[in-house]
Formats: sequence, structure tokens, C-alpha cells
Amino acid sequence: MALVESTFVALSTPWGASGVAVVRCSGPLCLPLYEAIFSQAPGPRRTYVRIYRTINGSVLDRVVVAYYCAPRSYTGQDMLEISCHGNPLIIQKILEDLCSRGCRLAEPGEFTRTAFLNGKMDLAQAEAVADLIHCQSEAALRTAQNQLAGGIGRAIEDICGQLVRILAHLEVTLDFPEEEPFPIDATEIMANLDAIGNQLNKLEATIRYRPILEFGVQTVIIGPPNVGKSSLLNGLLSRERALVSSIAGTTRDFLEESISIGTWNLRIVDTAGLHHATDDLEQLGMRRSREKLEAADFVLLVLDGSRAIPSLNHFDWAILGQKKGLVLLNKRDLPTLADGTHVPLPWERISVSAINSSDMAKLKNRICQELEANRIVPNDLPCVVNMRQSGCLRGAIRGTEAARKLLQKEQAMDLAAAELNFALKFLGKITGRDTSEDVLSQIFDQFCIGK
Ligand SMILES: Nc1nc2c(ncn2[C@@H]2O[C@H](COP(=O)(O)OP(=O)(O)OP(=O)(O)O)[C@@H](O)[C@H]2O)c(=O)[nH]1
Ligand SMILES: [Mg+2]
Repeated sequence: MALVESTFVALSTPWGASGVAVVRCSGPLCLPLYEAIFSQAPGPRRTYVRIYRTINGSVLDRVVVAYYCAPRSYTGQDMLEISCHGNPLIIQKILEDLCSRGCRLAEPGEFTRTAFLNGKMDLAQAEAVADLIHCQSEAALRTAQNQLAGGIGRAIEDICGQLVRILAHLEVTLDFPEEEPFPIDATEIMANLDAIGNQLNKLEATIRYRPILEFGVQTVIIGPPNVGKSSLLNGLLSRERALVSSIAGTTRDFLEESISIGTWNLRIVDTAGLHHATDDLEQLGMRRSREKLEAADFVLLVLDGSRAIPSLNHFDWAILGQKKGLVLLNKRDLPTLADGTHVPLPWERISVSAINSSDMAKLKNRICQELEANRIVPNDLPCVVNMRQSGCLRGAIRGTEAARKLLQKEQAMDLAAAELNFALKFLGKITGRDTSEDVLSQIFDQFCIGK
């Protein structure tokens, strides 16, 4: 059969032994392949249990197969989805059989790339597919799903619409300059450009959520020496990860661990106690504690509630004041001597015992509530998920700002229009309306084969 477009095939589930594996095929051969392999015609968009016979007529496996008729499929082409038993030998034989019948193996990301090229999704949605596969926490999953539903694409298209309206205004004025000296309301246009600039800046600022979504909420445990910071890390992890001792200064260097709490993924960092350090090594440890604190998304400030609170002069209250967190009064199993009122932070005080597992379970719930309440990652916002999108947004911001400045001088309207066109071009690169082959390759090459 002469092929206009080739039909590509790949295993869409991970390699290895598993209950079920899914082989996907996309392209014009799907229908004839179905009829040849299963000796009957398919009902579209319905699954059937069928015997898979190779090109030589031997029985390979009992499979579940679905045929999707173009354009109502993931890629927009005719597609076959074959769920076979997850035995690498069977999978290999199915792939070989499909190739001997005229298919070729798919390139990385080719299914999603084809879906994008056939208008099934915008580029930001295609990137979300890659994200969705690798998400490690529910919070990240929510963002990827929002993106997949077209979140950022819609926000960008809306801004493009506003820019196009302004451009149309400017261009009419440029095309018919003799009509009136300056028939457009420049003040109104500048106000609109300001509003657009704000929207773009807001979107671009969401890139700061990316590390949280990818690596987890950076949560730093700080406090004076010997208050139970390492015990708290162990308590939250439910294992003896950090050394604990009654000697002040046990933790010299920071320790980092991952933990899932509710829908969140946290990177918890235990640090060296902050106090007046005498030796160089201790000072180095404390400097590292401060660096970790600066990078923190969330802070657990631990104090020993069973002792009069020591001097807190070594704490950087200016940095702490910008953070969200909780003040934990540890060792509540001992008589209470301090209630944390002297800590100059608006955070909630919670009495806990790091060695009490039910306290640790309650604390995890509290942390979760606090992360939600402080909108550490807002789940209803379209988020920029990678540096590519953020770079395009910055380009669009530059264009919009330049246009606004030029409009202040009435005669530079043609330049202002050119800047707005630049801004539109950058925005088009996010959704893929205006994207070169190179950029597409860069994006889709990061996908695994079969996606
Ligand atoms: N009674 C009681 N003792 C605790 C509690 N939490 C920690 N401790 C004890 O307090 C001491 C110090 O605990 P660590 O976890 O090493 O304290 P730290 O803050 O990490 O100390 P440095 O690393 O030296 O800064 C140890 O003897 C712990 O067993 C608690 O909730 N109750
Ligand atoms: Mg410690």
C-alpha cells in the first residue's frame, strides 16, 4: 500500500513485566491493520477482546483493542490502542509485527506532537502532557491538569485579543494619517497597555511555583540548638534519619529529605541550631542554615517550650518576616516554661512533642492546612510551567512596555505598533501559534517515546 503519511507505533506504558501494556498506533494504516490482524472490521471508539494474529498467522495474545476514527482521537489521526499482556516478549513481537506490516517506530513525543500539529491542543497543553507524566505531588498534578485543560493557553489568547484590538486602532491611525492628527485616545490605550502589562507580569510571576511543583515545598526547620529540630525531622519522617543527642550543636550541616504530606510534596531541611557560635565549623553550619532559610517556601521555627526562651538575637527577623510558617513549642511532654509570645512573628504557635507520633500526625495536617491557606501554590491560577514559557512572557512584557513608552510621544506610533507585534509574536510562541520547527523539536524531544 502506498503511504502518504506513515503510521507510527510505540509502547505507551513503561517497558518491563506488568499486568497490561498498551501499544498505540497512529496514522492511515490503522483501519487496514485492524482488519488484517483481527480478521474483522472495527466498531469505532469501542473496545473489543480480540485474538492478535501475526502476519504469519500465528496467535500472539488475547488483547483488548480500540479503534479511533480520525479526527476523533488523541492525535487527530486514525488510531489503534492495543492492550496486551504486559510481557516484554509479547510487546516486542507486537511491535515487530506492526512494523513488518508497514508501521514505523514513533519518535519521542510524536503522538503529542501530532496532536498539536492537528490542532488537538495548544503547545502549553502539549507541555502539560509531559508534566502530567512526571508529576510527583497532587499539587503539581492539579497544575498540570489545569494547564492541560488549556488554562494558560486561554489566558494568553485573551491577552492576545486585547493586544490585537489596540494594534487595530493604531494601524487604522497609521493607514489614514490625514484623517485627524491623533484620532485615537492615547490615554485610554496606555491605560489598556498598563492593564495588559499587569496581567502578563502576574502570569510570569507564577514561574516561582515551578520549583515547588517539581521538587516540593522547601520547608526549613530552624531554631536554637538542642530544641529538638532533628527529632522533629525524624518524627515527621517516622524514621531515625538525623542524629539526635542532648549535646547542643549535634547537627552541623543541613540535612534534606522528601516527604509527602496530604496533597503536598515537601523537601524538609534540618539545619544547625542558630546561636552565638565560637568555632569556624559551627559558623559555617549556621551560614548554611541562613542560606536555606532564605530559599525556604515554608518555615518551622522550633523552640524548647520546657525552658525559658534563650536569646533570639541570632535570628534574621527581616527574612523570617517575609516567610510563612509555624512556631513550634517542642517538648510539650515536659512542664511548660515558654509560650512563644516573645517571638516577633504573626505565625501560629503550636505545642508539640517531636517524640510523640500522634502529635506529628496532627502537625502534618496543620502544615497541610497552612500551605493551602497561604496559597503556597494557588490551584485555580493558570501557571507558567517552564523557562520557555516564562521567557516568552518576558519578551511580551518588554514589547508592551516599550509600546507604552513610545505612545507617550505621539509621533512614534509606527514603532509602538511594531513593539506590540513583537509582543504578540512572543505570546504566539507559548500557545504554538507562532513557533518554529526548532522550538517544536526541542519540546517534543524531551518526551519519552510512546507519549
Ligand atoms: N522530652 C523531650 N525531649 C525531646 C523532644 N524532642 C527532642 N528531645 C530531646 O532533646 C534533645 C535534642 O534533640 P535534637 O533533636 O538533637 O535537637 P536539635 O535541635 O536538632 O539540636 P542541634 O542539632 O544540636 O541544634 C535530645 O536529647 C532529644 O531526645 C521532646 O519532644 N520531648
Ligand atoms: Mg539537630
